[in-house]
Amino acid sequence: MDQFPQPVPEFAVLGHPNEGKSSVVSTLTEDDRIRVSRIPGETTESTAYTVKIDGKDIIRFVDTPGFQVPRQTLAWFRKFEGNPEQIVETFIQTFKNDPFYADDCELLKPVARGAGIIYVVDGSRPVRDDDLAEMEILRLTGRPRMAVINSKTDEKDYTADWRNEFRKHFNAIRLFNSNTADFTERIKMLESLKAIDQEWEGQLSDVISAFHADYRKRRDLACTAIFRALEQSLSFSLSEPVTGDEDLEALKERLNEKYQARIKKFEDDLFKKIRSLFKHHVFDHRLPEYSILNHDLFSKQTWELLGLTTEQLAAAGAVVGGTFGAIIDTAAAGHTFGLFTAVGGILGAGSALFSGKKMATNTPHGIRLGGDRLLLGPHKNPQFLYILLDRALIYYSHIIHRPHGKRDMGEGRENHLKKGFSTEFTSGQRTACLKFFKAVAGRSLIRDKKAISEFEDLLKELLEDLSGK
Ligand SMILES: Nc1nc2c(ncn2[C@@H]2O[C@H](COP(=O)(O)OP(=O)(O)OP(=O)(O)O)[C@@H](O)[C@H]2O)c(=O)[nH]1
Ligand SMILES: [Mg+2]
Repeated sequence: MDQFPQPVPEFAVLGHPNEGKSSVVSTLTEDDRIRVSRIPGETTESTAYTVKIDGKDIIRFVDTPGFQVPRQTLAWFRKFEGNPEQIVETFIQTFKNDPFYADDCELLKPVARGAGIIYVVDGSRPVRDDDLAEMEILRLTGRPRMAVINSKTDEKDYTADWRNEFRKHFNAIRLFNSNTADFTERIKMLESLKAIDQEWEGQLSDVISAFHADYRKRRDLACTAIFRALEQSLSFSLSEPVTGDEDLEALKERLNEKYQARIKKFEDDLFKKIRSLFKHHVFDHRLPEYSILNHDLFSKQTWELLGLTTEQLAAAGAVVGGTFGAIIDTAAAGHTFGLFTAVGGILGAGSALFSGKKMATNTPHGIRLGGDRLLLGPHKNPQFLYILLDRALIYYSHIIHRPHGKRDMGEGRENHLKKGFSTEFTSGQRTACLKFFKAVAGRSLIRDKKAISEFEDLLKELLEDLSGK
């Protein structure tokens, strides 16, 4: 760690207790470790949170305690007759050992060292005298300042009143909701900060470019991760020896469970990767009960919700219910007998395991027996790709739109999704999907590179659309 951190733009987030200051800092810095609480007085010390990109300090936001005695503090500020540039330092020096002013001294510390001011209010409550005193104190500091309206509820809206007051005291005003703001909103906030002091304009433009580049990088990494997970799941197969003594049904059951567990693990690992790319470290925000992703990957609801029509579901029959032979592609197992024969030939030379008779055996479920091994997968229903892809896109969208300062489950835009994205695909997009499916789930040893790169492009496009620009 640098002993002397580089000078980067620094902004202190100030306001009344419980207005959402810590939530705003948490969302702006994408740091879900910051303590947010419904009980006022949670933050007792000023703490700087630095946004780092590729290990480099980019910008700093300071979380602070709320004003405790704004009217008394204002009375002192009004009487101050010294050098106006020294007003904040002098206040802190005068009251640093006085418990009555402890919080007010603490919150002004970053301002004394030159931080710009972001004043946060809850626009769903009316303006009170204490607020006017706080605004006046901030005006008297002489520091560049922006007011932020972070409305905690939609029930009442006093934003017009707040704006009226803000015009007298601040260089810029912004609506910024710490519980809904996404990347685009964060960028808009940085753009507005440029306006409060020309001195920061150049530096903040660099910060914005760095934010954009970092976001693109994360999106590309997410794209690669999704691609790999799809490839892994679609090409996945497993097999187990069929011994004369074991009940075939039991073996099928076991293989089925193993298959599903592995596919779920691929998905789980992907989701973890996406979460970590977008810095959701502390809270594993499970999706609400009614969200599509809450259903098991292999459940009928999932397939229904993500867009299989009633006919398709009926045609797929037990497909999604988890019954063996239906959900897993085994019909194609015949093609791989060659491979297993070869392996068997090498391993158990001379054995007669792959007799033609055994190879031709068909079970009532359509499962072919390879004589000595039962093979599951790769999945042969292209719908499987759409299911996996939709779930990955829904999860990605959920995570990138989830602000770090939001701590309850509540409504999120992804919850309104009734269907998967793939139901809206154009025929061109569907063709790209099907070609990719064939390329990875098929048994051809030569991979169709064009199909793969076209699907990669499609995936990139989809993630770009979801992320916004
Ligand atoms: N619904 C909603 N709740 C919010 C929003 N912002 C903050 N809250 C909630 O309001 C409460 C206070 O938020 P904090 O961010 O801890 O407020 P603070 O200003 O840092 O509070 P102190 O540290 O106590 O001064 C928490 O329960 C937050 O979850 C918002 O935009 N919408
Ligand atoms: Mg706080």
